[in-house]
Amino acid sequence: MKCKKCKQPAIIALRRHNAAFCREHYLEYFYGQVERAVKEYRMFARDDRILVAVSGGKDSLALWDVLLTLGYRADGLYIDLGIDGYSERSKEKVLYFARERGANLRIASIKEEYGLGIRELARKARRAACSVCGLHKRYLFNREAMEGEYDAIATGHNLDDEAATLLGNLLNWNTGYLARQSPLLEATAANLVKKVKPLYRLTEREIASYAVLRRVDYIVEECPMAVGAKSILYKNVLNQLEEVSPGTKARFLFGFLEEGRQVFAGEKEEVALKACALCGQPTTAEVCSRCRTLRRAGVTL
Ligand code: Q46
Ligand code: ZN
Ligand code: ZN
Repeated sequence: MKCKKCKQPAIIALRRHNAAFCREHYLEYFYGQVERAVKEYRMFARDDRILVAVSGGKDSLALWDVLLTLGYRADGLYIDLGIDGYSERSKEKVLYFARERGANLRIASIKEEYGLGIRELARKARRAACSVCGLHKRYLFNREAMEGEYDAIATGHNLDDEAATLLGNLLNWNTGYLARQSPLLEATAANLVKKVKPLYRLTEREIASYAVLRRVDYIVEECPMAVGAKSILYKNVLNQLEEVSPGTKARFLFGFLEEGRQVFAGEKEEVALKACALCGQPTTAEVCSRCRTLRRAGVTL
């Protein structure tokens, strides 16, 4: 197996591109895909300040590493969910990365803010842990980005994540979500910061290879709450298709973004956003769903 670019021995084969690369040219390919994503969607400009949401996993730490390597002004944001054991171990990886690269890290802690970890909060509010977690992460990403005056929040969503979300949205005909699914979510209110996904063109396997090549030390275990998530099933199904027909995932997602998405454009509801009466963040209701869940859990706001 030889590198497509320089004909030296290759270290990785990318069947979906019918190509193999040596270390140097693999990294070049990887950076090229990120730059292409950033440019195509005008995610951010050279001197914008970016807040990278880091969980300690491979995708988010690889994203932070790429952005720093490419010379972007990228700080990290770690949200401590207060999940026994897992949170401590993932935080350690993030702290190590920030220390080693001399990068700025912000930390927000669910337990410190509300006196309860995400698991307990969800139990008390009688809601699924992941939906409560999603609400709080969204709230904290935005609050921290506003406070720190960042231009964009970047998350480590990759091609596999986005393709799985797309499959789920199609299977359930979530037309409103289909209209909105994009690597760029513009800020639709003055106190919202736009969200971007610069890794959406790269697969999980490609990102794992990048992390190994760049010696990014990440947490391998998944969040214990992820067990049984539908997204895992969707990813497995898509991987089976990919195995038989390399490039399926990319064709599915990129085809949707280029052609399919516009079909659902009419489903995009133009909702009037107002400030939540309790926390001030944009919402369609009087009180936002994050604050309502907190109230249900008995947390005084
Ligand atoms: S962190 Fe949170 Fe995920 Fe853990 S509790 Fe669920 S949503 S699985 S990305
Ligand atoms: Zn090469
Ligand atoms: Zn609120």
